[in-house]
Amino acid sequence: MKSFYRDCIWLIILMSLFVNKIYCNDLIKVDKDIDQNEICDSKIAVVFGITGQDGCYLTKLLLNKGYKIYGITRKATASNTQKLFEFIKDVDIELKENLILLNGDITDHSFVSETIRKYMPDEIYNLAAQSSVKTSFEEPLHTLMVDAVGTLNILVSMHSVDQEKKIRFYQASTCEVFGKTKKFPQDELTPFYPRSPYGVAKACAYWSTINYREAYNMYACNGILFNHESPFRGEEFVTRIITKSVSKIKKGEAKYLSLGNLNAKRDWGFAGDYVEAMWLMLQQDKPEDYVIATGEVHSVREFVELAFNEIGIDIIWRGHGVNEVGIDKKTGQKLIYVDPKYFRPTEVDFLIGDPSKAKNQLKWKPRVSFKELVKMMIKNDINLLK
Ligand code: NAP
Ligand code: F7E
Repeated sequence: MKSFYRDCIWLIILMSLFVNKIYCNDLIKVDKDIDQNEICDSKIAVVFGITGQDGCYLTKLLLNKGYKIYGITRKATASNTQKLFEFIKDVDIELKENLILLNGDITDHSFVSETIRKYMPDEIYNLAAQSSVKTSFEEPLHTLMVDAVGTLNILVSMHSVDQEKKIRFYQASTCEVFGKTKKFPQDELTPFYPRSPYGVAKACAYWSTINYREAYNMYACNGILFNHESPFRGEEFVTRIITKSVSKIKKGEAKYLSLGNLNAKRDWGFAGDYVEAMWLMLQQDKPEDYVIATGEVHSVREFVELAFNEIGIDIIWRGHGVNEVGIDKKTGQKLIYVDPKYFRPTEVDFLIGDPSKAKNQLKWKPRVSFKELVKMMIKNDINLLK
């Protein structure tokens, strides 16, 4: 009887050792996988605003560099993420597995700090924003909450979670902070004169980023980006409004296009070029702020003319102010009207950037010309109508 009990005890010990071995092996395997993937092979990035235009281009760039990405969107639904997944479809399947989407809002402090604490990224890119200047006049409080307080949420969280100050932070600042400045072209030292709730909120986020860098020695940078466009540009912005409408006119699905201020001038570049500058800013020895621009300026009117040229139409202009119309030189058909409902309470008339610092220090330069950009956007919008 005694030996029976002894055998049972031995059996239990052996069984528990066996189970423990399997369990431990599993754990070791998982741990090892995590080590290999996350620590040895790749850097980790958290990208707020991953479903937007810049989010798409930055995601592709980082995946191809082997990053593991935690991308934040308020709505990880098929309709909202379709653009992103379509864009990265040619990325190597193994690299694509490094993309994980999380549902969250940048104004939710506990979500932001928990995300940073949990994933401890090497880099954070804050692209999330209510980014329409026009909408910011209609929703100033919401714009301030998302664009300014949202940014502060990240900075406060980084400060409390990352004691060793390892995380590098990119803030999507904008030329809209220059607004009505009298200095041309604008560089990193140009004083701010924002002209919209959007510009004011982004100026707050810009200074918060610098304040946290100086107060707590954090690696935090502002990219002061001038307008950049692409086939993924939101449909509320003037370039996309033009390329979509011109494509519809070409296909016989629209007869004319209505716009606001035709004389506004912008320094328009290509989004694919600009996300490279974002990444470069976080690879430097020390954190600094950079203007990213082409150094070339064009009016809304010129954009319209080039877009119509792409479908073989020459535009001539007749009349003034709200009565001005754009006419097909050959047929006399009226194709462009001015509608004052698109005017802004305070307008930014002219912006042109000086990207010398980025060229010298980051060795960055824009590759796509204005003409190529218009062509690329028209081609895409025509294809979407097929
Ligand atoms: P975008 O297409 O409007 O994308 C911004 C993204 O932010 C949206 O897709 C949205 O994604 C997300 N977002 C909005 N509210 C949010 C919230 N409360 N919490 C979390 N996410 C939120 O903008 P973009 O053109 O890619 O520009 C990227 C950034 O650069 C923005 O901060 C913009 O202000 C700035 N910027 C843009 C330009 C330009 O010319 N494009 C120039 C200078 C600076 P979900 O709907 O999926 O949440
Ligand atoms: O306007 C004029 C309008 O809305 C450009 C955002 O990405 O870039 C963007 O802001 C200009 C303005 O861009 C229409 O009055 C004429 O002068 O395309 P937009 P934006 O306001 O420059 C900056 C850098 C950002 O940071 C912003 O996030 O075009 N314009 N007619 C029109 N604009 C619109 N939207 N619609 C029109 O019908």
